[in-house]
Amino acid sequence: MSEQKRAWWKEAVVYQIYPRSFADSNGDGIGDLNGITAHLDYLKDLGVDAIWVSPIYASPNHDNGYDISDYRAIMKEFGTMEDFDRLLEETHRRGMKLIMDLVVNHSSDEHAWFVESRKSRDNPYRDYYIWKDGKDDGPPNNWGSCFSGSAWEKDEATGQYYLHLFTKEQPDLNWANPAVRDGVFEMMTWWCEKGIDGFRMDVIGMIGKENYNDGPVDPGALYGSFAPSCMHTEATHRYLQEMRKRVLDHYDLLTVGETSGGTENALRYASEDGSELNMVFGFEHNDGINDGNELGKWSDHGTPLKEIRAVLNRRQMELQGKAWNTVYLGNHDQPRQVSRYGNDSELFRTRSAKMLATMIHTLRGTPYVYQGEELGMTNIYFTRVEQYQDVEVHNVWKQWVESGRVDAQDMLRFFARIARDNARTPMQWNAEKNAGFSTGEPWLPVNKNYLLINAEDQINDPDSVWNYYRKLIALRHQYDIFVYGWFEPLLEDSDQIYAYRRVLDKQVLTVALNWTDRKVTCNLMDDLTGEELISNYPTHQKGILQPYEARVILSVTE
Ligand code: TEU
Ligand code: CA
Repeated sequence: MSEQKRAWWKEAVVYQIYPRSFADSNGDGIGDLNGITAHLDYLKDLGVDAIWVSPIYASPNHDNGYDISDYRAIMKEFGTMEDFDRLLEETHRRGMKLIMDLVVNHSSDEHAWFVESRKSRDNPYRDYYIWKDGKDDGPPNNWGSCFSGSAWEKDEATGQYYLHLFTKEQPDLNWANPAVRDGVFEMMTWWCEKGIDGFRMDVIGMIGKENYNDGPVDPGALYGSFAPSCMHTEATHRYLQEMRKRVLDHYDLLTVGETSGGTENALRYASEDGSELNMVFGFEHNDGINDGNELGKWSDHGTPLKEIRAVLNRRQMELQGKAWNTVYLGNHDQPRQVSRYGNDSELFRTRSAKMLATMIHTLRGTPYVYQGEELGMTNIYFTRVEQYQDVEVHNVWKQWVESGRVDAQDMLRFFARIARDNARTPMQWNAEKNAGFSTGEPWLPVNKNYLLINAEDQINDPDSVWNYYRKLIALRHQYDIFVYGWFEPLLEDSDQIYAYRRVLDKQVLTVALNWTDRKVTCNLMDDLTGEELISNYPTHQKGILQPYEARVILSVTE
């Protein structure tokens, strides 16, 4: 223990709020800041230490706030700056921290910088964005955007193209321009001076563009990849080191980068030497090792435990002692974790949700809980494309289905399994109208299962998923070993069980998780002496793990 540096952001459990879907205080069907403030006691009771709010800045909402038109103003649907100040104050008053989303790879095309930039080639803000001449009557290179189509948009005013790695309403900022860095760093400092406690940095691994060469084209793909030129470049590391010195080092912040990439990238971004960020989110376990097809993530394939575990274990082993880690399964970009990795049938939903929760709180790294996950909320399983609001879905539909390349029913099946709106349906607070989310018409329908799955019932039920999360979070606060224990993999050949050990001084924490809906032979836990800290079954069977059984035993060695 002595050689490990303690930090509040290592010990914290972070709860992610997607404000649009959390709680609506004024009946317009859209969640808002006052809705969050009204539910802070709920979060305090759950025990979380920090709240990360997805973007709440002024935005035309082409990508639900990930397209920001003013970094120092609050989205009008969400409230006012006074509402924000109160949210911050009330969060702090309860001893919790507030983490802001920082979206600075791109802005909205309605941001004042871009409005100026597109006016003329010699506008003082021209170089705030990335403008290039076309090539052979087409875009400057073959890059595709993350949200379908070319990553370049021709702007009639000047005849040049601008780069947008996401939608065309999200032009990429030009970080090579020192004025852009000054502007972003000043804005960050302004929020830090207000007293916020950290930043979750959106696609921060893409800010440094190394060159503008054509990218490799995967078989069947329509566009080339920008990754070799834009992902994890040396320039990005330089910009982050500069950000660290000019802004982050002046405050006691939690900084988490959304970087994707493998362990080699995480080791640099989140190195314990403190030169860049505290920690980063990896994508590999969620991206699905088997999902490699021309449609990217859109497929029928789940990833077998063996492959998810291999990815998670490699990250655990390679990062410990060198870079701090994050642990999560769900967020606003992923489907509901219980539907994806557990089992959302009535028989197994609660057990499997608890099993996954056990994993998230016992691996080494800061756990991130996405709103509703603590209730075992499930996918909504829309059946028609019109039911979706997400720009990603509609762009994919245009590119692959309307063009006749992919069958509509197939794509709808992929959407139901993996689309982002599955996790964006309103929070299920109680059994009243609209699950207590809003008195008006919710912007996205409430999942019909809210009578069965809602916070009010679960708070009152000692066996609920909610109370299980509460207990796990309390255990993390009580025992250092959950935070600082060394990780050792166990049973690495099993197709059904995820097991590992955490070790700290004389303590050993052994964790066994059955990832299947069947009984599985396993004697790992049988002969352990020690205290069972938590399990999702009241009784155990010798030599067996029951369906989705999770067990955590703390032993002391002499
Ligand atoms: O996401 C970045 C990202 O690359 C993915 O999570 C992406 O949304 C997903 O793979 C789509 O299939 C971040 C935000 O979390 C996301 O909500 C935004 O849409 C995106 O950046 C653009 O800001
Ligand atoms: Ca509202």
